[in-house]
Amino acid sequence: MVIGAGILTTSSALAGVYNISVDEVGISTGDFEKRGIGYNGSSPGPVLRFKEGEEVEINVTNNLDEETSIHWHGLILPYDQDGVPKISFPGIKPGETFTYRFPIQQSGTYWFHSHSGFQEPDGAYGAIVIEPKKREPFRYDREYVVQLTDAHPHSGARIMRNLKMMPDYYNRQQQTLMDFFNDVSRNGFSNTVSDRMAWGQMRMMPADVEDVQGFTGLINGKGPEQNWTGLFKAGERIRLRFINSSAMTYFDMRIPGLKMTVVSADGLNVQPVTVDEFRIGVAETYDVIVRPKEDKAYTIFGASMGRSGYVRATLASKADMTAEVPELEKPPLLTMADMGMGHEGMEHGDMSSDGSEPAMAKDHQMKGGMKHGSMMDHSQMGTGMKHGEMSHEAMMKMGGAKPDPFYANGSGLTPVAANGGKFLSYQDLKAQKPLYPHREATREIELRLTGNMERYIWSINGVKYEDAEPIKLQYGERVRFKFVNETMMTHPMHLHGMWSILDNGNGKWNPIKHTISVAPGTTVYTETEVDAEGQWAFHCHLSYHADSGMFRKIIVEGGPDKTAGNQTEKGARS
Ligand SMILES: [Cu+2]
Repeated sequence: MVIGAGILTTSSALAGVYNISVDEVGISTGDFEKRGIGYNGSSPGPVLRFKEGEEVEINVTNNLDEETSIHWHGLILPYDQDGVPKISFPGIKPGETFTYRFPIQQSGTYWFHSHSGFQEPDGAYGAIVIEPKKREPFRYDREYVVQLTDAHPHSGARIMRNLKMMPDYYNRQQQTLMDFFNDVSRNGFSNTVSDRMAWGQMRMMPADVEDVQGFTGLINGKGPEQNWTGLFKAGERIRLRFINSSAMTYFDMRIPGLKMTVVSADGLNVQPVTVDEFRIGVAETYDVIVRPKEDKAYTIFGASMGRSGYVRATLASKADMTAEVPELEKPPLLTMADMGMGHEGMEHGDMSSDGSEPAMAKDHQMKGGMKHGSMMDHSQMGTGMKHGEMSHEAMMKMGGAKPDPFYANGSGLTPVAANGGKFLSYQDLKAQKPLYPHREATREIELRLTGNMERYIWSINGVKYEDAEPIKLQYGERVRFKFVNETMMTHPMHLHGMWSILDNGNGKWNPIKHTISVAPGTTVYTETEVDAEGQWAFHCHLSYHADSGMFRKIIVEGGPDKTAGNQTEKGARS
């Protein structure tokens, strides 16, 4: 039975009851058809529209023959409503209905998805739009949700089995023997061999930008050929709520012919910044405002970060109008800098002000006769690109931009706008309004993002989830997390239940997010006001990384009702 989501009854003006069924559904991308999992009979599920201040009651009925769950991504709520089996609640058994109840304490763009098995990559996701109590600090005439996904012909479980058997199973961009001979003729035999040996020792390949290729990019459930279209009238301001619900894929989003003004990130308003292109990590959301002045069509285009696929949709003043779809650019190749081998990369990637050397430089153990010194030799750096021919600095000067500290200096992944214009950086994000008083962190917790590509194990501090102790936080403290990415992949780290304040050098205006993307060879700091009691999940949001171990349980000890010490400090409650 399928019941549409919506307010069925209201016990007071501020209580909404919503019904969601979890169903097996058909998914058609234009490239292939498959069975998947959806909500209320479709994937994506409904757009849930809440109001800030509302008390919601959401009845979730499991029509599958396996357990399910819904996690409300980015929502601040009591931990037993967060929807992570074995951490927050027992899960929802087949045939069972579970009722979530929580107050809506925020506004903006969020999403929801299953936290059970591979149901989310199989289609179990939907969007959440929360209307604010007060007026927005920006104006718009019309809005659309733009939900991105990477639909794959294989089921999530099958993809995981294949990756475990052969980690490069879905990597079609691996370098071939022909590339080797091309590199030999360009860079000489010994340089090429030592470069290849370095990559081999690291158990990585220079084209490992994307673990899982061969997907079809969807926007609001429609493939590039199916072309989801949003209509507008010339001169209108359109708010586009971008949500990346992909299992594994980052997208570089642009709308050729239109500037985009970014007004919010991960649901929270930011000081507006106008860009030509932005990268959206897995699980992130960005709201942008565009203002097409002409009656015509514009393509919403997002090339995957590894350029193995794309999403495409259209904004048009009339139905069936289309605009040119850009070609995919050449896939980027990782450089030694993305493995933390470029010394500039280490300095720039480390945002710390204490001048200490980032952990990666200290911890990195070189094996097999590879000397650190030879790895730092620029003549041997890079894959096919000689340092002298086009340095990173020179490229940046050409683009008129400064190096981005959120990428290792010389990184093959540093994004550049297709039209040569402005590409959004994490540095540009400034909170519209600080949520917390700016204060010193009480302590720092180092989290090294680690992995073994050969066995497809992803971990934190070298330990995978099943072998790891939970991270314990104290209610009322402010914790500084230090993420050191020792892998060659970008990891979108997602903390449930509490905000992550990204230290991007903007002090009290540092932006507040729920998902923080950490690029290879970089160190990124976030701070969290520990203001939510209970047990929470903390993990990489790439589905197959989370499942293979890049995941932690966080236990917040104490709380406003429990700890006498906190009560005296924060004022006793009666
Ligand atoms: Cu990851």
